[in-house]
Amino acid sequence: MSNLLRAVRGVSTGSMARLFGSQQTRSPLVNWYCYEADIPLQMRDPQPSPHPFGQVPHLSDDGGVEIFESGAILLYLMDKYGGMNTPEERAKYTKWVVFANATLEQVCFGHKMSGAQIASPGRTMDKLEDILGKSQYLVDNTFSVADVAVGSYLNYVPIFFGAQNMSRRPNVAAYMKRCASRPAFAKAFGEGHAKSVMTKITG
Ligand SMILES: N[C@@H](CCC(=O)N[C@@H](CS)C(=O)NCC(=O)O)C(=O)O
Repeated sequence: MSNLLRAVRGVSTGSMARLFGSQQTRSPLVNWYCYEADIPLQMRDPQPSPHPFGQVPHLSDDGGVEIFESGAILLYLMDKYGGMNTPEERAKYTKWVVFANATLEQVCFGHKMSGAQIASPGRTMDKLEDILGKSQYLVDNTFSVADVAVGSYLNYVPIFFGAQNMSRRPNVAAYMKRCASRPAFAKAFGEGHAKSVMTKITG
């Protein structure tokens, strides 16, 4: 589905999502997807927020939808605006969003933010390196919500843990920079965040 058609769907349903969050948190990954897919979104301060556990991000949508967990928000927006018709089609993307939240998060942040392992030897990153050696983006070689989820987590690493020598993972390094060079990424996360990926990821 074209970005234009996505925008038309958003407007024609008259729906407007409200995102509770701020730039220093996980919420910009939702903004990134919305900018890429022309999904209409209004920002709200992080607090007070309807999030049941008092965190961000949280999304409230017309029609009474209240949704928390960044991955769940991405999948909701994909369902609403992404033009997917079948479970088989959705599965190509949902697996990557869940992977980012359930598996990659640990590799990027470690136990209790103890440190990133994206440059260290390890099965998950070795496989990602392999996959990204064959394809510029994760699904059908086309930028999608899968890259928003995976690229966001990877690109938090230089912000939280500083420079990373990715010489054993050149394909992942190139992917991180490819994601950070998208105008919608810098718009969502900030120019400084995008620049950090460009300068602190080497190899
Ligand atoms: N798994 C959750 C994590 C949410 C989370 O940890 N949010 C942080 C900001 S990135 C937060 O709200 N921290 C403040 C707090 O826990 O009170 C998600 O992906 O949405």
